[in-house]
Amino acid sequence: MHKHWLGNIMKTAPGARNMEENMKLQEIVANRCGKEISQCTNEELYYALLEMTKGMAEEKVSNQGKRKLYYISAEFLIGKLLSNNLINLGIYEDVKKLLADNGKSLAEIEEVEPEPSLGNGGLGRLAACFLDSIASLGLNGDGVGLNYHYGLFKQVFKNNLQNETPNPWIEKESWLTKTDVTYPIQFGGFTLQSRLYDIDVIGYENRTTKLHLFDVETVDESLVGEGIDFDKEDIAKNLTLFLYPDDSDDKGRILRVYQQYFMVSNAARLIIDETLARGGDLHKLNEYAVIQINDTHPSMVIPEMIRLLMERGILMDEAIDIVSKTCAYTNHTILAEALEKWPIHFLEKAVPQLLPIIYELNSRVTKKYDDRSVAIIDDEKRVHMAHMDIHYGYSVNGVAYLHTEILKNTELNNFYRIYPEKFNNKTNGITFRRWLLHCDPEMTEFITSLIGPGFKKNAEELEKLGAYVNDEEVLKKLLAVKGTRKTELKNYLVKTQGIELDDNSIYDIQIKRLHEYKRQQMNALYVIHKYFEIKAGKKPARPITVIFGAKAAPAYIIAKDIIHLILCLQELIANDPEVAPYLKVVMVENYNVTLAEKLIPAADIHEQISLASKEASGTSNMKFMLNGAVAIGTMDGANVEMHQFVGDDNIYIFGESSEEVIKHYEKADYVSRSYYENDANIKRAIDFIVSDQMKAVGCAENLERLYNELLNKDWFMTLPDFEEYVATKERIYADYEDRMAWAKKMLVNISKAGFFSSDRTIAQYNEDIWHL
Ligand code: 6GP
Repeated sequence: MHKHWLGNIMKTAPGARNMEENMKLQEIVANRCGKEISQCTNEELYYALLEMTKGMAEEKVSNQGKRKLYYISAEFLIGKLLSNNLINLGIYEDVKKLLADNGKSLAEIEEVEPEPSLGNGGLGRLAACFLDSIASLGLNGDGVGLNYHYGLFKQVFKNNLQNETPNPWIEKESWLTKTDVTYPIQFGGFTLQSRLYDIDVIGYENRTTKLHLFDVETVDESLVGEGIDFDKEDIAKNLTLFLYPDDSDDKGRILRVYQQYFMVSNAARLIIDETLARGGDLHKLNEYAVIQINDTHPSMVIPEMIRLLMERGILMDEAIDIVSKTCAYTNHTILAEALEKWPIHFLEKAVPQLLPIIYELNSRVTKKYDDRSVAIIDDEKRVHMAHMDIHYGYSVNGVAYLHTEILKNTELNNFYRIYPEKFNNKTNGITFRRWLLHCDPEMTEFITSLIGPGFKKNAEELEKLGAYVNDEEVLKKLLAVKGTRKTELKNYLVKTQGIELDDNSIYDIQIKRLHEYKRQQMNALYVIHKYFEIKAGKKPARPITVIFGAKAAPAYIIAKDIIHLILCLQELIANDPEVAPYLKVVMVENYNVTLAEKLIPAADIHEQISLASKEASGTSNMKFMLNGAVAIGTMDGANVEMHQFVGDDNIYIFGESSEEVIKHYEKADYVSRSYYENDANIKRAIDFIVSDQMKAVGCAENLERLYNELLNKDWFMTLPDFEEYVATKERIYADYEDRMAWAKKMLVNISKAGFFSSDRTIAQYNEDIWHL
């Protein structure tokens, strides 16, 4: 039996070197469990596979080259690794079959794996897709971040409210490999010893790269008490407990500074050590290293690297020059609250050694430019991290065409006028390995049967599917595969969350961080609208299931109120026999990568309804598109490019343009109350939030707060787009009923998704910025 496993893998593993020596699976299973595969538990098999896969990854050659990329990011939302690693090693099918032959299911074994909770949303998932593509393209680059023990947080619903608990994911045996790399990291008044843990990132039929996660040896998980509360001042014990600790008070905000400095000081030391170990010359650091600063969390790498170079005898002028040629910055948002500005006194307390450098960087800028808006330190003594990145980095990029245009022409226009040559666009992408090959093997096989396997390495080949746009057999099969995924989702949700779906209904899905600009509240208002329509006898042709998945930042009150609204609607509608057969609302608990992998292939319709100009790119839109779901969306972020590829017939666009929205902000002319007063549908929906029926299932305080927010503020302009949103929803649901025409839309979406492969994005980063 054991021989069989080994033999099978050896036969098909591409580029198989000395597999016998590498995998030793016979011994692994025998040593660990002392029995046959068929006798092992799923847990035993998971750890055996983990050991085998880790061993195979370690045996692979790392990408190499003179110049190396360091992608520094506060988040790496990598998701479960087992299946993806098996796919990228080229042994997925064989392992799956062997397990099946022994009465075991790889899918069930996968359930044993905890999902690493190292990210929050798009920015972190993008970083994970990028590592996959860097490894797969054979580029010399690693990721650098932090090893948060409790991750973001685990979302638990209670009384229709979001509660937060720790999300532990590190087990005795895991994908982490402890290294002997450690650095003394100095803070104001004390020093902490760091420790590096690595995760191997396996490229698709290629070499590997590494995700370097720094940790601190003194971290103490027992510090966490009720929920996710902990002593925010005990830095030695709390530094790597949570990603994005609550920043609603100064203690939490300073803790973020400690975390960020810890991340970049470790990164900078690693970069210097690796450069020297390769025989590099620190005077020419930019020939050996490029640092991609993923949004502003790693921005302190600039003054820290300057400081470390000076410690090694390089003069200030030269150190600044070297670092400026080494660092490049990616902007992921134009939301003011995310463009970090740290009060000087935070930095004085946490990292006093950086201040002389930051003052110097600022004074060089203010000497050169009169415009106060481009200063690094503003009149309120706050350090603008993005400003430092732009002045002292050589590249600034946005993450979708429209986003970059808005950066250049509006948000960062003052900088664009100084440094037009630094600005460039890199439209985001996703790895097709995880978001098609892994999450829908059946669809992958079907596509392969039509156009061959080439698209797995060259995503643009999906275009070839266009030839089948009028092939009824193909279209029928497409619908059948989607139907199977819908049933699988139904089975999964009933098993894991006790949620019952009707797989003959339309699955209309919105999954993303909870934020007012993403306008989950507009979707919820539509649900209320539909509820009234059904009550009035206007029944939909087919039942509709509106599915949400979202975590709200623990201190973001209105976002949590929106979750409350959705959960209350879920309960209220489920208990209304007049409406329940036609309309269902579902909010999945603790939305994460694992759930996304089940939800996306099962989606008929996906919601990309952010207020135009606010969503930098969006990446779930790309994943849905690749999985044959049709978007309803605004002209925002990457939707604009998706629309260009698929045309008006295959995406449902509505809402005000980004230009119109930007004008509203400039003129401050938006008054939500006037929409409420002049539109009976809007009034009816908003009033329902504070109705007795809602208060019977929810908390009056939360519902009233949200009602008042929508009526008196509505900063992200839900109401102006509402009527057009409703009309567009009706149109998309009606069009769904022409099944063949719908299948065509699905096919066109899949065939045009090739551009959105992160392999393309990374190739562009390399060509324009990294030059590896
Ligand atoms: C997100 C953007 O909101 C999203 O539109 C984009 O697709 C994603 O980044 C990847 O570029 N931004 C964040 O998650 C974030 O935290 C500071 O920005």
